[in-house]
Amino acid sequence: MPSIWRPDLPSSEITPEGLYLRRRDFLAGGAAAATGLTFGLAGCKPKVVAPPAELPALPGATKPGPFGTAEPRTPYKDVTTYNNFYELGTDKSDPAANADRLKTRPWTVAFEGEIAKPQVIDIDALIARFPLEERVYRLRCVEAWSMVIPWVGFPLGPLIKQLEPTSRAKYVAFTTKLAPDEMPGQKTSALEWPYVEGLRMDEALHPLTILAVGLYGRVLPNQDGAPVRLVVPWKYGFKSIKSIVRVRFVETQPPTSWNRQNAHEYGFYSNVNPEVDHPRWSQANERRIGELRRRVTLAFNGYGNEVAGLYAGMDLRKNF
Ligand SMILES: Nc1nc2c(c(=O)[nH]1)N[C@H]1C(S)=C(S)[C@@H](COP(=O)(O)O)O[C@H]1N2
Ligand SMILES: [Mo]
Repeated sequence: MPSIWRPDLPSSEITPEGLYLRRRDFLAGGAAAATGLTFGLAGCKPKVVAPPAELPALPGATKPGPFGTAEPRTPYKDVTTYNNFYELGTDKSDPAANADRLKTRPWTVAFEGEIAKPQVIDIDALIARFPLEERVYRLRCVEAWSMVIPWVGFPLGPLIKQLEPTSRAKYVAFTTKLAPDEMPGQKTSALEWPYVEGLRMDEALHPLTILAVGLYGRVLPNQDGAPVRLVVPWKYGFKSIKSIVRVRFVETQPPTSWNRQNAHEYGFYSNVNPEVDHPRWSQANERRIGELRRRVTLAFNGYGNEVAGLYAGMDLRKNF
């Protein structure tokens, strides 16, 4: 993404990162683990970041959903302390440190644009509207690290159908909350605010695409995009926009934050593609957080059987 960060290179090439991992593993067994003490890469300055205190359970039962991977789940501590959420800071540990400042109630999501039934839905009504499912998905960041996260949420498709899109609804545009007093990153120019993302209509309707409202069986921590975030597992992580307040159905391809920031490096589609390197680093492999040996990156993040058909006939080198 921007010059602020760099990809996860093999640990043999970056001593601090190898050190970071070993030290973290060591600490996991010691008293320091209780405070979630970790060492950021920048200058190896120690940073204290605690995983969130146990969050409330979600209302109602959660059934296992489809498409789950049997790969080991990334520990809750990592899922909640190693984040990208630029509104809450650009270091991986910043979102956890600043999470409490984001207010997630009251919260509404506005559905508007090319739909017969525009409406503003209160977040708790939205959470109660569909049966909640657990979806254990890989999330692969464009920075070449990945996690396996047991999301709790519901597919976006059935919600879109209730809104009755018109024939002009070709894309879906998502917007994150704008509240600089709650999110210090929005007082900086790290990105243009609010954060925006978009999907083509068939991508939004795909059964893999979910709105997540929790993880590990509990309410979504703020740093992971509470109270509701998108999860599109075959695309680079930045497409999975957090803390959504507006979903607009539109006729033309909407702007997206990272493409705006650097169109040369981040396209609209951003499907995980090991064959198309980022201009500044390879996308052929990745570091699974918590593991030392790098993994080979799979086309469409391993969801090719499900989604490759959406792009039949498209040149995915051009449409990256
Ligand atoms: N609003 C918003 N959404 C965002 C981001 C962000 O900075 N702001 N970062 C994206 C990126 S780059 C990634 S990799 C994922 C990370 O999700 P996680 O922190 O829950 O693992 O969130 C995505 N959604
Ligand atoms: Mo990312």
